[in-house]
Amino acid sequence: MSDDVHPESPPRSVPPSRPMEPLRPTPEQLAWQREGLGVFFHVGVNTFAGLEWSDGTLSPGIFDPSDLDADEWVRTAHDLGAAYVVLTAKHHDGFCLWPTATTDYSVRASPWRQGRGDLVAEVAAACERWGLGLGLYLSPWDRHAPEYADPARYDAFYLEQLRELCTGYGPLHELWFDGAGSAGREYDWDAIGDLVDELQPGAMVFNMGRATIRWVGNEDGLASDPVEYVTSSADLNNYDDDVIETAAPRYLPPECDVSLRGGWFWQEHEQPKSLPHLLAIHDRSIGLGANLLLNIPPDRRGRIDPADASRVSELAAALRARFGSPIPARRESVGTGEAPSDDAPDLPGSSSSASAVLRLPGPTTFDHVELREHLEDGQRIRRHRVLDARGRELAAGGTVGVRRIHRLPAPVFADELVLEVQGEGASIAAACVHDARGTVVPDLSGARSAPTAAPD
Ligand code: FUL
Repeated sequence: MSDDVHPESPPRSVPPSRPMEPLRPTPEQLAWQREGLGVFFHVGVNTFAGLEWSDGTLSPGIFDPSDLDADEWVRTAHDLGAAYVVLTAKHHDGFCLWPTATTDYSVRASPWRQGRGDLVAEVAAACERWGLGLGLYLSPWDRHAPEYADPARYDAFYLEQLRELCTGYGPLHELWFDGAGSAGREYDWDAIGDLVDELQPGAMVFNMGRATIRWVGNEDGLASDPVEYVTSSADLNNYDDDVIETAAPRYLPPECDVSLRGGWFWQEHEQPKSLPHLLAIHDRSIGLGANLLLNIPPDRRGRIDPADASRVSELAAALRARFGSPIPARRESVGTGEAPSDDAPDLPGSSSSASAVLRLPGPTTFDHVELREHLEDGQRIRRHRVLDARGRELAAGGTVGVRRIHRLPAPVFADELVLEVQGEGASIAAACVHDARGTVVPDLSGARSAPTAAPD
């Protein structure tokens, strides 16, 4: 779709998908990657109609949460360990959760708080109280606005909505530009990018336009090794095959979005995913160096469904039990040399490998190894292995990135590890081990994938 130019273009002779000199993250990108976890809140007229998508004709009168408590939502995210939230300020139906001047189709026309409510403001205030970043989803596809039929008018309308969101609610952490319904449609991404650069330069921009982060390509919350931070393409949405191509490779780390439940909006008949499923999602997203954006949809009261609240507490407890007491593994010695020819990394222009002995504080039993790559100079590790002192392989994989977690097949008792990394300039910033014995085992078997057919 869009063909945006990124300021950090590599030299022309470099093949697009594998620049020899890796692109570097901005400090904001790296900080966002280190945060790892965000929580999504899908709420709007759909919540009250039992729908995933609506066509812009639902009455704003149905938006009437009886007991809305944004503080509870954000506290739930905080207690799970999230660093930011993303709220659907406007979903595809066009209904706005803030009292915008751009359309009557908003909370102002609803009975909620006698039409004087501003849900974006309430979530923003809760984020400030809990110290979380505020992200906002502003669907480019708008099924209500009459302006949508006229691209130039709609671009102006959309920019005005974005300006309201960028000026009314303090610093934004992330702007979510969802691609559903937008296959084949061009928006004024230059103007949108300029506006974000001017008003919210620190915000991460999701997937479209002058993006700084990208969609992982499915709604199951799952990344796969290798997790590439430098790419020139990203999938547009879950329902079309369209791909967003960039003119040059860009540093675009992925975000894995997934709902705690079957759908994105709260539906009476749905239940939260099982704890083993959620732990497997954690390991396949955060554990592979991607971010995870977990949707916890508020119900018709405007509260977190009790079943969801207790599953999220179980998840928080299980993550604490697995990863809450890391044991540092400190580097003892490093050797750098040419990779053996039969084991050469699959990297044009790179022939280097490095190994290090990682010393534990003493003889330790552990069943997880966690690695962090030095990313300030770009993503460089292409392959890695973790060995015991006798050279037995404990874990192996491709990329490491901001965080790579290996769950070992069996507990290991040792006081040192050997780490091998391959990739030009590859280097590990930190490592630790965890003893998660006795905790719930992640399990994806039987997990159903998110639908790829557009909702009715
Ligand atoms: C999709 C949308 O169509 C869904 O309703 C949801 O908002 C999801 C996060 O993105 O593209």
